[in-house]
Amino acid sequence: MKKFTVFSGFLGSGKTTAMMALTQYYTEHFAKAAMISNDLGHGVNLADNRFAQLSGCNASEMTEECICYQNEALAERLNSYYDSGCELIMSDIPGFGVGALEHVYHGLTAKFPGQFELAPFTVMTEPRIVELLRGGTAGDLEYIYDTQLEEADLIVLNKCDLISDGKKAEYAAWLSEHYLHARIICISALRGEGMEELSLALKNGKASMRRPDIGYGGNAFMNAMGQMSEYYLQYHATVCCNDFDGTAYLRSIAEKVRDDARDAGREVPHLKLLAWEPEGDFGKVDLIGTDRDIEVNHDFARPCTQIAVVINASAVCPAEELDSILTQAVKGISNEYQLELIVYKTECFGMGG
Ligand SMILES: Nc1nc2c(ncn2[C@@H]2O[C@H](COP(=O)(O)OP(=O)(O)OP(=O)(O)O)[C@@H](O)[C@H]2O)c(=O)[nH]1
Ligand SMILES: [Mg+2]
Repeated sequence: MKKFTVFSGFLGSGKTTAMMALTQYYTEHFAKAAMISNDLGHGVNLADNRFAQLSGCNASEMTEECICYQNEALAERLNSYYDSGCELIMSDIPGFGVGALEHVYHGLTAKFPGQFELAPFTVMTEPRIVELLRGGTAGDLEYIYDTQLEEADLIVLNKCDLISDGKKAEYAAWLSEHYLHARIICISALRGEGMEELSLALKNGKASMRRPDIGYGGNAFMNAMGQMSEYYLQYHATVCCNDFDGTAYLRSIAEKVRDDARDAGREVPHLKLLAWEPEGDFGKVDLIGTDRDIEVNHDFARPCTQIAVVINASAVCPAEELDSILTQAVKGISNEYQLELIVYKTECFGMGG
């Protein structure tokens, strides 16, 4: 079997966490699986991909642009995974992206007819997004939240560990009433719950290949995309003292970004901070909104002396302002920790063009 599925869904909804859990679960229970992280930064080292690899997942990345516009490179990557014995491959798309149903599923089918078995087009969502959509309070980003779900054959309501069973049933019912073509599955990717149902839905299910009109490139699309900016930073840090706590350092940067963005009236749907040392010990910290607590997703086991750091952010903020908030936070906190930095790559751009 040569199954492929796209995982769409908004920033921070849990695509990477779910792909990591599913890659491992599927490999243990069904057949070898692999995951691809896709984002827009130029060059290598997405935080998502490094995190998945450091966690032991069969993972790789595709960068530069959405896989929507890389049908040939994607087909080549899929074939090399199938040649190595994989039977299920999943790739995400950038978290504010829409249109992958047309660009990836229909694109691959038109260019490589019969080569790939497309599993249901999968869209991750979470309780907070359902609440915003239900309440009509999603603002300018409503187009993205709603359109992503419109494209779904399979909607995965993630983070069910955060809500009661009653709420879970209520949200699932709301989703199935509003997105009539989609099947709904409830999971907690973080706890690994729901992986069997999700595995079977992808293994046995088929893409509908629907072509919903999503107004791609229209006013609502341009307005939503025009608000978003992306930030990518990679550096190496040398530590002065032998009690350096890498996780506390990442957390301090995340707190400063959160506070500065909130004071400026900006929103940061996802900031990822990952650091690792030469022997493979690592720390991972996430911020998924300026009204949220910082989430530590992996803790350094020991103090370290040399670290590589990757920071990726997606924000509802003009690019120059996001660049300045992030640059100041990294500089200021690194000074406090007396780190010496060698910066390899820094990039910040708005999605409005
Ligand atoms: N409570 C809870 N948190 C979760 C769950 N799944 C993911 N998270 C957390 O949500 C945050 C974002 O998860 P990711 O998997 O990185 O989200 P993503 O959709 O890949 O985000 P982008 O790459 O920015 O599009 C992380 O801090 C995760 O630990 C879950 O099932 N329950
Ligand atoms: Mg991700």
